[in-house]
Amino acid sequence: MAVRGKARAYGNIALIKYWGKRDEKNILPMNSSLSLTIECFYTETEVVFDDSLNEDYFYLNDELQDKTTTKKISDFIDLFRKAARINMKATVRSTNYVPTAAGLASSASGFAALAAACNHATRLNLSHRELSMYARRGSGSATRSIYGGFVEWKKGTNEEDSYAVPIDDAKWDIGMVIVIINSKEKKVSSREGMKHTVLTSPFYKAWVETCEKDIKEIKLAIRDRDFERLGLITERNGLMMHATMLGANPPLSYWEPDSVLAMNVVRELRRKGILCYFTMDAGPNVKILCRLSEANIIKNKLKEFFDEEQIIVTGPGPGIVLL
Ligand code: FM0
Repeated sequence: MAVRGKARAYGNIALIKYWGKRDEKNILPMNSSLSLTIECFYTETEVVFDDSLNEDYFYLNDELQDKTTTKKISDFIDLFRKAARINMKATVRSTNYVPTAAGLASSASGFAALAAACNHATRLNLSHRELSMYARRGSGSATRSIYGGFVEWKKGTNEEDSYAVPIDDAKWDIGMVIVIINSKEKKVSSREGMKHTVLTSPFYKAWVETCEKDIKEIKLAIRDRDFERLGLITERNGLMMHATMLGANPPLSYWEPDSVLAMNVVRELRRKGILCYFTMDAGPNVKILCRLSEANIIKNKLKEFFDEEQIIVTGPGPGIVLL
């Protein structure tokens, strides 16, 4: 016998960042975070539990993955096998839909889609809240990809109350322009980078304290639809995360010269009255929060410095979709 489930989940970009765990195993964060789900990037995942299989198989973009990668997926599916009391092995087929070939892969949409597909297949009927806690066990940022629009991941007090909540659908002229900057250097994963920062950066305590304030303030800005305040908090919080990494020992930086160029373009646009604000994650790409109605003005300015294929415009994305 076999049971099947399939789901789609969208990527998200944190405006208040998650950068550090207080519990590595259960993926409990040091601070609450807040993101915008984006529609330009999503993952579709199908899972088929089949009692004729002797092991799990994981295909990513039609390619069968090696043992190490498949083990991570197997460990994650085990959470569902345990809850649903089944021991069938599974075939997982996952496809990332990205606007350009250059990067932007995401564990957030990946584990959110896998969690939703497993829930569907096992008929566990988990609520979105429970689903976000399952997704969290795959990757912290995946917690937030269960919902659309602005989403908060509450740090919680234990593994049962650290989940995501939807804050606002962001359908009030909110958009993002993403500048894809290719890096030749081998990158440090978020998982390793944040661990290293927690362990060695003397700025870490100040970072966590600032995030507590920023989360409160950004939620007020969203409530009041105060875009300028929303943007200023976003830009400052992102820079502070990177400052915390620069304080690590040895220091950690994901910036490239072109990242700084893109940031300066944003500052220049702001001087000309276009409200736009940048943020960066564990890589050189620059994400610009803007009015969706002004995204093309920003894109045109960026085209003076970057190739058109490097610039992606997106609106807010929805929550998980069953397929
Ligand atoms: O998304 O170790 O979720 O809040 O993207 O798998 O839990 O890949 F800027 C970095 C995401 C980190 C900020 O880390 O780590 C954010 C970041 P995991 P993730």
